[in-house]
Amino acid sequence: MPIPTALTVAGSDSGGGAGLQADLKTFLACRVHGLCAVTAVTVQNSLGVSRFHELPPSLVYEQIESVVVDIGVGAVKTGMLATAAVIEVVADAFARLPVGPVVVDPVAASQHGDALLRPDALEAVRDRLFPLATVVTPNVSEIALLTGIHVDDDVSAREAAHALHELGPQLVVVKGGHRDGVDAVDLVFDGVTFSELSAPRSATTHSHGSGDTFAAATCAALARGADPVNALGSAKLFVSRAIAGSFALGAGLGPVGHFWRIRELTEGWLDDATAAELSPAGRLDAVVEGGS
Ligand code: PXL
Repeated sequence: MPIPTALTVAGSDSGGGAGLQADLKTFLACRVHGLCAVTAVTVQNSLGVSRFHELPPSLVYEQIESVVVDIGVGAVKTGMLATAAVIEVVADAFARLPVGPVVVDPVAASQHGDALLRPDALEAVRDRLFPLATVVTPNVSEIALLTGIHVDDDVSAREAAHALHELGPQLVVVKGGHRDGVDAVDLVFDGVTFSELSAPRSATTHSHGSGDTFAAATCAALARGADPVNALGSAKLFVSRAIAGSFALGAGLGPVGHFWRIRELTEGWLDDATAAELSPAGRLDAVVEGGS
């Protein structure tokens, strides 16, 4: 059986914690081969994004086409798309090419509040991308931008889920990570039924890349053949473990960690001597436990 593949269409984070770097780490940890179409390059560190530059739309389209026609794509996710022109070609590519299930994470800003999407591109997200999506995973800030609804309780969360579902995706996730509460609860809506994904909230500020990791883990599970609801369940577990394994980096917000899953997957594979040879400065578990 060939290895499953997943494609991320996303921006680069020079700090390595979010964007396509988070996606590719997640794909690896979820045992799929990661492909990437770069949309934009951000200049950023743990303190924020100081600048970004988007790639020419034709270059984005051709990256997608190139990997689809040769390697094959089991599932795709979008992250930072930056401009309406990039969104247009991404939507064209998804409509014309066999990309499998589509996870749209409608990234609009970084956790510091730095814009990652030009304001005039919101319409393209709503009109071109959402109708093609299997799953959309907005947070409360993105929901406010897309629908005008400010989610702060269960009633407004359900109202937002309806409004987002009307834009065309099969499944909507109203992420609760930025709301209050002991647990981080996400609301899932398929147009008829509501369900919840819940995990204990970790007391850490180092959650850079958590949204990307959640959407990428969903995409990886879809690429491995899971149905969308099960894919979301496994992704919730994955991201909550990644947040629990986050760590400080630089002077600002540190990234979520993917080491725990690599350790779990590789445990018992190597004898102690080979493990020491491969990692002379210390075993992987020391890195994992050195976390937040
Ligand atoms: O986490 C959202 C995100 C996505 N893509 C890129 C980012 C960020 C957040 O900073 O930098 C490139």
